[in-house]
Amino acid sequence: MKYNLQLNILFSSLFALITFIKADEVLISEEFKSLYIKANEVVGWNQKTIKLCGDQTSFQDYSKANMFGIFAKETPNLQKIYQNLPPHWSLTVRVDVLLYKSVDNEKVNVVLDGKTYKTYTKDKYDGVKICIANSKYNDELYFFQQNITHTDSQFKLQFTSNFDQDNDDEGFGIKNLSIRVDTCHPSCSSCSGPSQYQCTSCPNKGVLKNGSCTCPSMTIAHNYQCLSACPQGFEADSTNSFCVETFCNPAKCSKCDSKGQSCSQCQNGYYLFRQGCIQNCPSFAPQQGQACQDPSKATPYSDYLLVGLTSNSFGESEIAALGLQLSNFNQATFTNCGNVQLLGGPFIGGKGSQIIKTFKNIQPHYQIRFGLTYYQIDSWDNEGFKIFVDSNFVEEVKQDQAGGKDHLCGSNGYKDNSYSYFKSIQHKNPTLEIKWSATFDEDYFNESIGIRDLFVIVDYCPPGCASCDQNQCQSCIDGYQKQGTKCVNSCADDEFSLNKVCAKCDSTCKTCKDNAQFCTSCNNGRYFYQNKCLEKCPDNYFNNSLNNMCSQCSIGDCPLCLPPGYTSSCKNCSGLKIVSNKCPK
Ligand SMILES: *[C@@H]1O[C@H](CO)[C@@H](O)[C@H](O)[C@H]1NC(C)=O
Ligand SMILES: *[C@@H]1O[C@H](CO)[C@@H](O)[C@H](O)[C@H]1NC(C)=O
Ligand SMILES: *[C@@H]1O[C@H](CO)[C@@H](O)[C@H](O)[C@H]1NC(C)=O
Ligand SMILES: *[C@@H]1O[C@H](CO)[C@@H](O)[C@H](O)[C@H]1NC(C)=O
Ligand SMILES: *[C@@H]1O[C@H](CO)[C@@H](O)[C@H](O)[C@H]1NC(C)=O
Ligand SMILES: *[C@@H]1O[C@H](CO)[C@@H](O)[C@H](O)[C@H]1NC(C)=O
Ligand SMILES: [Ca+2]
Ligand SMILES: [Ca+2]
Repeated sequence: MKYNLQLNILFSSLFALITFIKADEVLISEEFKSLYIKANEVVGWNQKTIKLCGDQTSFQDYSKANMFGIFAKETPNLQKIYQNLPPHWSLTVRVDVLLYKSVDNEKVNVVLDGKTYKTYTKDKYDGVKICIANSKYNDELYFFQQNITHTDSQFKLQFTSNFDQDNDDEGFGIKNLSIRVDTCHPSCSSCSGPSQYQCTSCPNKGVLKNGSCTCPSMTIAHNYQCLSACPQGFEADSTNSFCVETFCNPAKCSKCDSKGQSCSQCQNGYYLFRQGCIQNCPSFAPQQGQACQDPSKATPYSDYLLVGLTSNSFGESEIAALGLQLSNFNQATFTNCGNVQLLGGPFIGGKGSQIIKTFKNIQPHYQIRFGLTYYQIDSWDNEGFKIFVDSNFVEEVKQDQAGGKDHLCGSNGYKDNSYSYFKSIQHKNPTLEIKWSATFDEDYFNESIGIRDLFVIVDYCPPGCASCDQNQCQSCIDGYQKQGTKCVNSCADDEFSLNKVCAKCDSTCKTCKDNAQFCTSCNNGRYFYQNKCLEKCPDNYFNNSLNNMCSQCSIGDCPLCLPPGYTSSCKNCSGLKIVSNKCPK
């Protein structure tokens, strides 16, 4: 059993930005994904049957390929117990179930921990030829997906059935089985949800109070234990109660910035993306050297509103955490295509499928850039999907069968391909709705679509702007004034602010207030007097070039004086005779 414990750096760094629950979705097990399942892949099951489905048909997974099964009369109960699950609160099972040949209303129940969640049945002529091209009977393929509330460290998966013939005639088989759990916060040892406030029990000697666990003093929670210190690469959170991974984890980062706020160079095998190091660059941020080329860096005030579906193990919880509203997907919402994980995917995303994502309260911005990778699966004939933004049609994305390159998945009859889609649009509304709507006219088994590597980037206005376009601010938020193309905290020295716009003071002023002529200080060569900047000061004042002010002559009867304005510098003693530059006493 493998725990694919991945601390998803995309999520953790986005966490502050967007208000969704962090998806700590852990892949517990993936089984029976290969075309030819080998005996040693069957581990922990009470049965070992592997059977060739049949001959050449148009179903790539089943044509001349085998499956786990066929289980019939001899196997009324197929089961496996998964053990040692990490602390979790929810569990999802996803599996493809094939009802084989002459099933005539017998039933296959999918039973999770003793409770039946789905019953599959068909009559012998129902379905299509999935296994044997020239059989009298048909097969039917179902896609089981179910999340359940689950906290136990073990989980029993069962398939019960009531066939009355043996497995040459009828029965069921399974492929593409995966099990995921949503893990508890690492400070809990059991929980009712993902946060640190939803613990229901605590690790060794920790104390539970109001849903939170506190480790004994001098210890700190990490990975469901109380440790004496955080391991290398982790540090205490702000409440000093659990360890969080830093961007400078030396297992991933080889050169860290001085404050530990971001990594500047990653270890071999890791690539710099945003502040941290990841193992695979998402397709929209292609790898170059040891970094991913981050499209959000194209402008100084850009950021991601959404990044997701970039791993090869995401499931229902990540889709839910991204807040995607899905409609018209066939039975399940995710699968894979040639070992690439997809939302939708072969036989699952297709005719009528729709994805809607809405954002609220987006700060002032002028542009949205979004994209995804989409898989053209099977017989697309000039169709694909339409994009709507805020209910307005943006464009239709089409591909044709002729564009198929390889047999990736789905039907053998048609080649498939994958493409990157990218769009940028001018956008200013604080709310945003993006809708992807499939345009196929045939059903899921004829043509289907899957997507991954989904992102939405917002190009924000510079700080202080309330609205802007690519080149300039158009209006400012409260407390800011517009200065040319920008919004500033305060206007420049030689400007005054009127209706939140900075304007130049009269050229004689050094500074002014409320209007251009109302000076508050003067340039050299001009002297401040009653909010004007004069070339020559009035009587009883002298032009003081120390502070560019008209300063009062220090004696009242001296209408003209020289700097510094003392009695000794008087030039006119109200008609009296000046004696050696002084007024007579
Ligand atoms: C219990 O925890 C919740 C958060 O989960 C908090 O809102 C509440 O104030 C806490 N109550 C007490 C008594 O600490
Ligand atoms: C499980 O699925 C239901 C809908 O079927 C959904 O409301 C719920 O949020 C899901 N739980 C998780 C953990 O994804
Ligand atoms: C089953 O898994 C294989 C291998 O990843 C993939 O190519 C195929 O599309 C999957 N089948 C379905 C129905 O999802
Ligand atoms: C789906 O494909 C099959 C085989 O190519 C074809 O016979 C059938 O008409 C198609 N279904 C639709 C709805 O076009
Ligand atoms: C300032 O005052 C002095 C003395 O009266 C005078 O010589 C000078 O020209 C004045 N300067 C200006 C710019 O008015
Ligand atoms: C001196 O002051 C008197 C009256 O205050 C004025 O009439 C006279 O013209 C002044 N003389 C000079 C040189 O400014
Ligand atoms: Ca195909
Ligand atoms: Ca079509």
